Amino acid sequence: SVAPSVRLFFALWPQEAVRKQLARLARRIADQCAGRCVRPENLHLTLAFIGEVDSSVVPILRQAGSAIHRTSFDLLLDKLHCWGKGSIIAAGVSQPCGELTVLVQDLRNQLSAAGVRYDTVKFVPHVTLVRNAKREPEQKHFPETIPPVAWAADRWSLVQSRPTPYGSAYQSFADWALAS
Ligand code: 2AM
Repeated sequence: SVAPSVRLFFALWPQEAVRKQLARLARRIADQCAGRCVRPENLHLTLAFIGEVDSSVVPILRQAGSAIHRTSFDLLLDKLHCWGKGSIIAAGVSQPCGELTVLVQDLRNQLSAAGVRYDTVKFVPHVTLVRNAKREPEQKHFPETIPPVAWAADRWSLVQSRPTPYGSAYQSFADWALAS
């Protein structure tokens, strides 16, 4: 028999008001760029991508997450990234966020110490909004009619990604609060 494997990542999960703003922006950009919007319930900011692992790794990941103690912080999503010849459009930050960088570094350190592999690509904070865009957005900053998204980040999660006929479905395995 084959050991059950799971596809996992750590992410900041937006609260409802932020999710609504991001969903509205995704819809706007998808219309403008003839792309496919990420479903509102799937909008998130990846902190570390683990990928496919044996389910026996899950407790190790929970432990790594629980060892991190950081406080909440404000994130301002105020720019757009266009990747892959414009086919992926993501919301990003024009100003580096020190607290977010430190959270990601803590997480990477914990994962390394636990012997867990993760994607070591340079961390570029982003929320993917649209895939398969046929053209780039008119502006690289947010459309003037939509204000930057102010996200008071107060929790993060270990998330499982499962393929469905309608695209990926995400389910949280563990959640951690960022202390206020
Ligand atoms: P993306 O939004 O830029 O595609 C689940 O796949 C999440 O993990 C997505 O947010 C995805 O980022 C992110 N991710 C980071 N590195 C990844 C990788 N190497 N392969 C797939 N997803 C990755």
